[in-house]
Amino acid sequence: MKKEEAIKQTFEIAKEQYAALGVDVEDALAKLQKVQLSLHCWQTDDVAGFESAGDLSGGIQATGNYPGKARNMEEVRADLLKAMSLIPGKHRVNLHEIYGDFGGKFVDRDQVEPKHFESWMQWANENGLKLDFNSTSFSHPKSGNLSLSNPDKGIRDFWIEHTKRCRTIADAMGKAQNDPCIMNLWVHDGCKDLSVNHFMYRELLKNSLDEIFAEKKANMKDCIEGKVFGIGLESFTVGSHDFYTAYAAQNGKIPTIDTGHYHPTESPADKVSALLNFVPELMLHVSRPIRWDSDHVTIMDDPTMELFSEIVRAGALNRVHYGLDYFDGALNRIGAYVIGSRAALKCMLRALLEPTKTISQMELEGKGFQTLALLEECKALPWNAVWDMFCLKNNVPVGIDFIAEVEKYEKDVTSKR
Ligand code: RNT
Ligand code: ZN
Repeated sequence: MKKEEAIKQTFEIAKEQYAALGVDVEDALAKLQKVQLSLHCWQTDDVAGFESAGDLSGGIQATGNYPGKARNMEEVRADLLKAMSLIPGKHRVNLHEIYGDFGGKFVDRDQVEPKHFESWMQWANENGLKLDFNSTSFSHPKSGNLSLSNPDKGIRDFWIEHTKRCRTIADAMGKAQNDPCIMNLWVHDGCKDLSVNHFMYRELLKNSLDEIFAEKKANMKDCIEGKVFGIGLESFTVGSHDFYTAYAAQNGKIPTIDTGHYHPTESPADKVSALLNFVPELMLHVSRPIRWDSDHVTIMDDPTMELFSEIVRAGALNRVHYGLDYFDGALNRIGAYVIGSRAALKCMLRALLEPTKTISQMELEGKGFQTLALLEECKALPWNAVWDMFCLKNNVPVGIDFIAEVEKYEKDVTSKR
């Protein structure tokens, strides 16, 4: 039997099995088709960007030195397109400010303009892609430990200006693509050791945000991302989860849930239904923290499954932006890109294939045993047959076939860098 035939047959059997549980597989596939991941360009080069040869700062770290990372814009774009050719569906590209087209000149962060992203917009348009954006407060001589919350007005104003300009760029992108550009704001601000000025730093950050967001923009949306700590800033983070949650709720902004930004036993998934009662939308940074915010490649693990299940169960598919945020320099970067993206989509598919209505009814009727039993059985339902069909329909490699494709690209392209 031809491989394609086998995939179709297995799919039909799976479809029947799901139908018996009241799950409409075609409906799940149609919903999955609409899910757009926002692919983080920084996976191609370990968050280096095109601005300077300086080290990554701001309490984040990419470890590993696997050969072949993208060294310039052409390579970042080529790698992105290669990765996307192995990921089913139509996805977005998420840029950081340091990936601007600066034409070989140094353009400081408070000087950046939409023109530095013209070629990206053109490239996106040519490839039918939408762009998202991020301000970049790290890896700069003025980054220090404090940016938007720095008591030094000069430094604070520099970063306020940078972030305002980034909103202008995001707005230009949104306008050009006729679809809002989702702009994330994360600053590393914090203290390495004991500090008695917590309130002051947070007040400064709040005031900086108020200034940054003062101007309404029609073609972009603002997201704000908190975290627990960064390397070298272990004692205190100005932009904590509570800080941004309160700010987002009060100002109608979008909190970003980075799955690596919570205490190890805290559940990022549990934030979905809590936050969505108070904020309009959510942004995700799907990652995989190992003992800390290590940004390992996303896989189909329990926390990621729970996150996507919570979104589907809350009926919030259209209220979430699906960003990824991991960067592992220890293995083939295109391969890592594809593994993580496919894993996120697989989690989404499994969540969409859950017989939620049936289980919900059981739960409401107090049938504890039945609820647990069905949830447990769901894990082994033939979702992979549906996944294979999704890949087939989207003309991307099915199952393990993408491994050979990544190997070929490595042999022909990245190993020669
Ligand atoms: C850092 C944040 C932030 C960055 C990217 C590069 O802890 O997660 O989102 O990873 O902006
Ligand atoms: Zn993040």
